[in-house]
Amino acid sequence: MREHFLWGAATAANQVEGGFDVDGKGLSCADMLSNGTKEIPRQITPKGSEENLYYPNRIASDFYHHYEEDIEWMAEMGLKCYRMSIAWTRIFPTGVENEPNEAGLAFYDRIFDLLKEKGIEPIVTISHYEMPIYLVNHYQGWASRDVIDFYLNYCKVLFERYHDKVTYWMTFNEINCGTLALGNYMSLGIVNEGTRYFNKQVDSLQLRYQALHHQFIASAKAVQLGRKIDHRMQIGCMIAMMPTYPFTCHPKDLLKCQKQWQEINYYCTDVMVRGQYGSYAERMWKEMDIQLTISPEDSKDLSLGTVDFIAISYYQTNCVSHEDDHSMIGGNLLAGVENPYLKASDWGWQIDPDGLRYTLNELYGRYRLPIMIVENGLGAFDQLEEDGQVHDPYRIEYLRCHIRSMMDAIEDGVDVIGYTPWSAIDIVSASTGEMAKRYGFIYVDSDDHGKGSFKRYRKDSFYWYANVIKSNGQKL
Ligand code: BGP
Repeated sequence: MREHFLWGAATAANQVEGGFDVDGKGLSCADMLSNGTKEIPRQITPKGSEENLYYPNRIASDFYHHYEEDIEWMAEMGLKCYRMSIAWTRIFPTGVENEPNEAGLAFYDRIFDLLKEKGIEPIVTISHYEMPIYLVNHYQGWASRDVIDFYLNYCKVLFERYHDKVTYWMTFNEINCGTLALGNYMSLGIVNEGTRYFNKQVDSLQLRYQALHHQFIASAKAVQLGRKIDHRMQIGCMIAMMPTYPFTCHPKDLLKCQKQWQEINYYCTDVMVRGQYGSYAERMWKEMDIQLTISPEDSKDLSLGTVDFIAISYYQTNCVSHEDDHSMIGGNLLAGVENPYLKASDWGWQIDPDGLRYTLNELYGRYRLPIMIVENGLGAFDQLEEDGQVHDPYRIEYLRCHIRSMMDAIEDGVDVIGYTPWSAIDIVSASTGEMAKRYGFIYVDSDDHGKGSFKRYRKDSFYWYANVIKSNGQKL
């Protein structure tokens, strides 16, 4: 392992901060999502709150009021870096203001300064599954080209203010979520007619892929802008790696599998790393019967705004088959054919440490850019014991196997520069809105309805991970 390997942990503003209406913050699309469960999907009420619904992201883990203590504990764990995101609505409450909200900027100054004091490098996602709800309601989110300029204005403010404090940036979280119907609201800010359940929206491929194109332009322009403001900044893309295996060695399974890699895993990275759409994109658009508006200016921007590194989330793998009669299993974004060789989490995510080594080799072989694993972890039910302990051997086992696999990939020659497991502390689940689906090293005493003391407790995994970092991965 390299000496300065970035061992860390991750969160996202909308899932951890709470404080949804303080210091001038505006409402974001995440603030308008009700809670749910694995079985009952979250509801979207973009036009306003409803009394009978609970909106968990508004309170989340109340990091907004606990950040000093939380960062203190992160330092105690020995984190070298902390992957976090900035809430767009703290800086631009509706997204269309000309001037930023100073109180929001000051909050992140306090965070960055404290991190620096503790020797923790911030790694910042500019937009992590949230945007001002105003832009959703008045512009159809990223479906509108106008949103590119609003986003760039936001980026400009961030880069100018924090370029001395933040080196690593990511333009969008899991941008390839936009290649899936689920991405409509969460990732692209599009609300279509249909049910109000966020995973059952009527899907317009035309709108969705055009919106994703707008995000590519926004990201490419942000990269160019960032370089102009401070060439030391490293700006990356971030995708949800959803590796797929062919269910059998039937050639048709293999072809289907390759198609899925192209359409879900590589569609975005090809554009953001290579500066142009992949060779298969025209075929995809034809099959979907969509026509994208891509100007010559757009193509130029894409080629000028390629990223410095690739960040991924990695939780699970699935299989594909050309036959339909298989039992399906899935995570928050994508379902696939069940792999008989893998076990799944309580939420049905198939656990596959070897798949990480495979994936890292694939990705690095294709692009030859440094890779950061900015999410990896196990969502599980944890039990807070009466003596304040939380025993989570299942999480330790999950992380241990994945770290081993990452280290094998590094031995294989892959340039992995950082690892920030999901999540530093317990936070609200993105897909279900549950608090009971816990990922953190630090337990937060709050339930699915925001009831609890919000007191923090160190889990067993906290002490274990501290040792991993201290030994630079030697003590697993
Ligand atoms: C990723 C998201 C995160 C996160 C994680 C776990 O897709 O980037 O925001 O929450 O998955 O997913 P969930 O919270 O749905 O269990």
